[in-house]
Amino acid sequence: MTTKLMGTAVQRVEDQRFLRGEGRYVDDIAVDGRTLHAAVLRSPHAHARIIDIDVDEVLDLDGVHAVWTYDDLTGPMAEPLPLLIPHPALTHGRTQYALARDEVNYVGEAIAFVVADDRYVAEDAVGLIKVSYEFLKPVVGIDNARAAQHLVHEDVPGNIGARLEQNVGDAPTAIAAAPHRLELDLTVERSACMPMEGRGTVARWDADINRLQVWTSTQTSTGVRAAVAVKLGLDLGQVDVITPDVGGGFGVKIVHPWPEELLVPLAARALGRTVKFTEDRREHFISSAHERGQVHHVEVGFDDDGRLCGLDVEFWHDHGAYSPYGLIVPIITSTQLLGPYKPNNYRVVFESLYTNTVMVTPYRGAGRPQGCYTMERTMDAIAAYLGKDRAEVRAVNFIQPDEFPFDQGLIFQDGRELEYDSGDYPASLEKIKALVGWDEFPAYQAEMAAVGRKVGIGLACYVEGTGVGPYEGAHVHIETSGKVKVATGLTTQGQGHATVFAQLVADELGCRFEDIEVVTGDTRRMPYAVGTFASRAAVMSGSAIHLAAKRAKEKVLRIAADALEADESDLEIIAGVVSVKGSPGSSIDLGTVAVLSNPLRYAFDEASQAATQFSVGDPGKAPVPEDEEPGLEGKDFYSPERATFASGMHAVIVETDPLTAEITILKYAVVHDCGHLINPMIVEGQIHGGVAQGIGGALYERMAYDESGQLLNASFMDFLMPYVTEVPDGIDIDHLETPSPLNPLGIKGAGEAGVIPSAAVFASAIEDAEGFPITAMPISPSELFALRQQRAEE
Ligand code: MCN
Repeated sequence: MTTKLMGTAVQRVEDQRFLRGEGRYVDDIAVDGRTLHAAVLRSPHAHARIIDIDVDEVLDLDGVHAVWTYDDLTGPMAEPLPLLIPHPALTHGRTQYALARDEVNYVGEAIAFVVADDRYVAEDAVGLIKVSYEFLKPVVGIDNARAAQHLVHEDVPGNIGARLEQNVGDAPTAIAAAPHRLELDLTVERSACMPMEGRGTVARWDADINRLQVWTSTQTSTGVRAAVAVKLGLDLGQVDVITPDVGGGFGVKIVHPWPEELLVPLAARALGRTVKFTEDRREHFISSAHERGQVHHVEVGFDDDGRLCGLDVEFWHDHGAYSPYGLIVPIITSTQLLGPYKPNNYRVVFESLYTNTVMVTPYRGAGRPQGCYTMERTMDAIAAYLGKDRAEVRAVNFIQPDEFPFDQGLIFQDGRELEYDSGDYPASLEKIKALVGWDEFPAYQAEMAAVGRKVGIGLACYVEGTGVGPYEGAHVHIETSGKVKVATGLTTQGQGHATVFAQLVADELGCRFEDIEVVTGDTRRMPYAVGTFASRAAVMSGSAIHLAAKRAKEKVLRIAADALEADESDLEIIAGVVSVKGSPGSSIDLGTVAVLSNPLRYAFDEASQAATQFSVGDPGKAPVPEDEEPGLEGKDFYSPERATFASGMHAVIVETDPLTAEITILKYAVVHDCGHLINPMIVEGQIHGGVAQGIGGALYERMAYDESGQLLNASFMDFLMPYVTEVPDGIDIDHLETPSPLNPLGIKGAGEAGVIPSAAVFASAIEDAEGFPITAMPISPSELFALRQQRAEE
């Protein structure tokens, strides 16, 4: 009897190492004692033309080895960085150069790259570079971008990078004919991922074998590898990218390549020395990436029950200065905004606008938090208008369990129709209502009001397309020691992949969990991979690992059947031992099977059934069984038809202080459906982390740009993140498991779920406590206080 590990809360194998401080991050990499250090000169201006750069004094400084500006770049390095996700609607896509050519478009844009003996000298050298600028008017914020009095890029009229419209049915006509109509204006401000570890890269050029090794803190090691190879004119086979431990990514490290990820290898090759760059926190604020900033206008028509007749959403997306990720964020907003509801008629149109601020790339949730906020605010507005229960209004609009697969009629980034694969939204609603005490809340609210306390309850529902393709692969290799080495090419930033992937291999192969070692993000071990984003690791690498383990198992059984002179179908593998069912004496361990599969092998002693002494195999005898390749391994790839749709509902009870407007969380509840769970403890950890991040986005975090494009809160002194004191002690979580029919394990993704409905659910609860509409997030106590005063004056 074996116990399946899938669905079990196995303790994370990686945590001992992290808790003991034995994590190994890029900045810990010391390839040799002669490492050089890099620093970057960044633009202090949001918008300016570069007239001249004078680096003369830099080269005189003791300890400086080299300095690069745009004029020193040649070949592909002198071309703009790649536009990673093009889209036909992105008529004016723009990406930056590794080093600014003749114009800077945001504070923080890289202008010069200095390499010196240590970071102190490199920073001093940066301070000696003299740049003369001609100042241009900066465009900051969506309103200014739309007004287009000034342009970010001279050749982009109206600052509009793209305009995209989609129609399902005829929303304007349906809204005009609907019994009731409402309009809403809804804003979400900019925020950012803020991983504990910033960006960092180390590179070493090995002249003896013409090979480059790059260690980088990324979510996409194969993407960095391809970019480095192309930009430096190398073959892919000459570049290894190794991703050691990563201290969080949350989207910002999907970008490949960052300028520094190219400049460090360039310098390493040019100088023949190991070169390292580790950004500091201010650099992370002003030169990595942000997200969220969007303004939405909604028109909705509905019937007496609150059923949607038509929904018309127009929104403006602040893209920052460049668009390397194309339209992926606004496309996700526009296509997944509908969540679990049938809109019947839907029109959505967005404009993606350039501003002189840090560029936007996907941040955990990637456009969905804004979409969910827009849809859920609309649901609450309908309920308030009709005087109906907010949960009831949602329920009448749900896609029903027997309607899957459900096609919303929308086209996604890849040009294909977006189809929800499975779900049970009515069941989720019942669960969340029970978990948060929805039906009992009005009595509690009245009780509190009687003693002068304001409490409110909020609800928000969402779906998330997870596990997107195109593919992911895995390699499972059984060593002659019996240990099992598993490699998959996507990277890990803290999601517990070493644990969950080992669970899947142990289940499929029948080996011991403790004997499995998982490697991620190392192109030497798995050169073909896409990356970790879009909550795809469980679905994509999980499925590939399951398939690869299956292949390895098939080979184990073939070789073991030969050795044991038994039929494959009579064999079973338990705890790393293959035996004939019902005859445990007739068995062979996995290590010995590996020996048998290795032409350069240990001699196999038939009597003791053990590997004894090393030999090169018997002369005249085939080294491995006929029709078998040497080695005991399985490799496979998984490529899904389309994304699988996870879903969930969050509810929160808040109290707002009648005097100070301080917002306190009294209860937070989550119902989540990510199909079959591999490890419920890890999924709940992901939800806890996501909720904490969502609380930040809803109540604290924003990017405070002034009108000249300076980010005023570019430090943790000024940028508010929730601490443990702001996150509720307990988050009540309940799961629903509607399996996905799209992959062999019935899994859906879970990594972003916690963050998606946060702004929506807090707006809903604060509105319920206060009794007036909340239309801009995040909301601080001072803003809530101001809103109260405004209402009192009206
Ligand atoms: N899981 C599971 N059962 C399921 C689904 C998932 O046990 N049915 C487990 C997975 O095996 C994995 C974890 O839950 O260990 C998250 O799985 P998945 O949804 O596949 O997400 P990814 O592993 O692809 O991680 C990416 C996702 C995203 S998009 C962001 S952003 C994010 C996130 O995960 N960034 C993170 N969680 C993060 N967690 C940490 N600590 N750091 C980040 O940077």
